[in-house]
Amino acid sequence: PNKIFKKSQPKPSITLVPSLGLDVDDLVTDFKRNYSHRLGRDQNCRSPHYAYEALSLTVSDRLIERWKNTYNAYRDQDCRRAYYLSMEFLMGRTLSNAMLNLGISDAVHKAMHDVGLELEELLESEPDAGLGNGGLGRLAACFIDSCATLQLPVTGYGLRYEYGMFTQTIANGEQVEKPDHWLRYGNIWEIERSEYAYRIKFGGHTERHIDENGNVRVCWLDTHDILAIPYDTPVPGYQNGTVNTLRLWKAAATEEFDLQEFNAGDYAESVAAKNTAENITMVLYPNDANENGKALRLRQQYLLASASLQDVIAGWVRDHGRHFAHFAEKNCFQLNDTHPSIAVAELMRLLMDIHGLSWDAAWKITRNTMAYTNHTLLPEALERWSVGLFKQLLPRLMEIIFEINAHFLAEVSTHWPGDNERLKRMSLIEEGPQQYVRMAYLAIVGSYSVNGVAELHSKLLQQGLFRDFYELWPQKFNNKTNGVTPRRWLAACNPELAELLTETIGDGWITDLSELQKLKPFAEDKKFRKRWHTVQQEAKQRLIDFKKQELDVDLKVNALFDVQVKRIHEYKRQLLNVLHVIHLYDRIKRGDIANWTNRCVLIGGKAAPGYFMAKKIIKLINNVANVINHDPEVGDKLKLVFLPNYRVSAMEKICPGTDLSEQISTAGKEASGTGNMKFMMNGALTIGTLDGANIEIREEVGDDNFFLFGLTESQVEELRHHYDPVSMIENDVDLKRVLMLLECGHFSQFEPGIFDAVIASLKSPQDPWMTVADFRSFIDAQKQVEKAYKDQDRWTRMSILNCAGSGKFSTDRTINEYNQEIWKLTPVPISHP
Ligand code: HBZ
Repeated sequence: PNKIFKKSQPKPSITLVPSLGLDVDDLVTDFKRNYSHRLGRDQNCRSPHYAYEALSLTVSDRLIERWKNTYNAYRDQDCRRAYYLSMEFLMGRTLSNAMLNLGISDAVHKAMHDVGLELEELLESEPDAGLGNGGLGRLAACFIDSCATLQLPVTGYGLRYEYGMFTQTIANGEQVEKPDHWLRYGNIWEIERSEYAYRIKFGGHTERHIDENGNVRVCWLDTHDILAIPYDTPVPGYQNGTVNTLRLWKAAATEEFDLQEFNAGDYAESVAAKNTAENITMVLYPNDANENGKALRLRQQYLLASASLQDVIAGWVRDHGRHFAHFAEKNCFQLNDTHPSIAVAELMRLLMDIHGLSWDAAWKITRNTMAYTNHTLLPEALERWSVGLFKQLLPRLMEIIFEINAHFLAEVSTHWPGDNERLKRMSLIEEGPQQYVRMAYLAIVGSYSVNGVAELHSKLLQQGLFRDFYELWPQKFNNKTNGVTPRRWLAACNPELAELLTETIGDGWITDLSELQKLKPFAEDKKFRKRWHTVQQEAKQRLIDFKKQELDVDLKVNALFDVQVKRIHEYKRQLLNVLHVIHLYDRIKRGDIANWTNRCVLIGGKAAPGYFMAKKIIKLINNVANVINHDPEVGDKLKLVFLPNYRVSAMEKICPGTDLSEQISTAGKEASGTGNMKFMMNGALTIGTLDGANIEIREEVGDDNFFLFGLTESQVEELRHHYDPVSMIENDVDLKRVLMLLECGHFSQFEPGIFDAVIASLKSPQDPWMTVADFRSFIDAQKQVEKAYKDQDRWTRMSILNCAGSGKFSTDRTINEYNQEIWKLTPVPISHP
């Protein structure tokens, strides 16, 4: 609460300065002032970083007034609001996106030219905000962009990790992780708001007291508290005056914490002990598909849930007093996977223990306020927390979860009397030598909506993983197919293609991507195809130039650029890609090169630091690349490159320069995929299995414009019973030769046996990813790719149709569906200059 401006006094007359101008001269003046006065630099400063900072300050100043207008409009209109709770927001860079959304990209370009600076160089000096692992975190970033563009009152809540996703370097072909201290030079985009800090409790025990009204009140006592301090980042909509908020929490020590330790007389140690509090938001866990079980991770999750809920409730009490009857009508929380799902129990605690509501009243509110999105079917990724750890760290929350479970199991028994097997299956507590809390079940029971992220994925949730719950509450379940924001992933990252699109069909596509349909007739226009092809080739050349410094390989634009960039995981089957590359190499070596299509295979992605097989796959890619790229007989026919340190800003350069997008996961395993959408939007063709959103991509673009291969999800499940990879290898001469090359050590000359585990997994009847089963079908589909690429005119036509068919995969469409079916918010127009 604001202590300077007392409520009783008239409001101080600190009015806003007049709107800051958006034209070139205004930008130049402010840039120079920021550079010389705020940052204290002059023309002798060699680092582009300070010019980047001065420009960012100049742009960010122009967001502030809109930001305040948006904040005030939401408060004054007392509108229903949504909150996106996510442990990850993989934002990437901010500056160029802010310029685009403010509509000042051209003016800034000109302004920097006028002061003699290269804008590209400044933009490159911004570090990525890598506060996420992959798809789930990037989806959150695309979502808040679309919410602001659709003028929806949505706030993102997350954690301000001091260290984001590690930086990947490659040494001797192996991944080496380096900490990513992205805040080292400060972050001009954030504003600290210490006035909205909250206390977060850990440890201690609970006691019951009778209050003045004779009701039992639970007190959680003797806790070790920390503070959650918010840092706000503006989230501008596309040229519409809306600037929403991303609020990230940082953990800090409380004041008593300082005092207690100080009184104990050990000054230095007391200051050092602050670390234990501040450690909580020190680092992002770099696991993208594995539950973790570490106490620190549970602390992170609780910090996010508790601080965010306390923040929303504080705003509610400020505007409505302590009356919660209408709370659920005005607020909803979207849980990005189970990571923040402890919010279900925390909202119960805050409503009952702090605000005195009864169990029933609190439960009714909670169940009408929470909504849960699932992002994976992989059993190893489903979060479970040991009951022992939970009790120790969050004793009050554990009690509440037990009570939720008791009420829930009573409901199940009424529905299926005497079905004890079902009770056991559905319980929030997994029994066994150790008890565990099943976080996904807590999220389902506490939510009014449960969704998957692509049609197939949502269907499999209902028929498989969450079947019992679907039978109990079918109306809760729904699908929301993912998307990506066309601002960052087309307008900003591929300005040349964007310009061609706008010239051809107008600029409506930027906020209504279905307008890309209008491109379809142009696929038949020879002149248009020629221009499209030129734009694509130029993008490939830029990708080559960009990579030239760090890679020692010579890539040629006329080759087919075949790209797979994503986290390294067995289910995504980078191995299948490598088997194909080895097969092509083998064909070259045996002279089977009639009608050859030159190809550059680019693979990039990070492996979780503790994921042995994923790291071996990286090593294999690099070893195979080393052999192929140095073989003069291979030459330009085939190149294999591992792209180190794949991240958001790298994808912005990669996707415009890609011909072929590899989406080759084992059917049924990739919940949706979103890289597939970025590639398609930029005119790449897809080679893919019937998995995740690939199915919907193929539906949109048509069978003829998609390279399909592989077993279906049901065929995969059927084959599991009698999978025999060894005889499949025996019966396929090409595959047999590929395995022979691997086994004889052709790619591990001085490192005998290093790929034994990889080879064994391919040959195992238990291989869950069934790489060998899809080999032949993949090779055949790749032959179709070559045939299509040979006919450049045909390829270009297909490329245009892929872009034209990508309209569905805008997060604007996804968010409209979330809003119409789950959030039910009314857009709030914001007046702007
Ligand atoms: O979420 C991904 C899915 O694998 C992908 O198919 C989907 O398109 C995307 C968006 O819905 N899942 C993740 O990215 N998951 C994680 O990054 C993750 C992070 C921390 C965890 C577990 C998973 O503890």
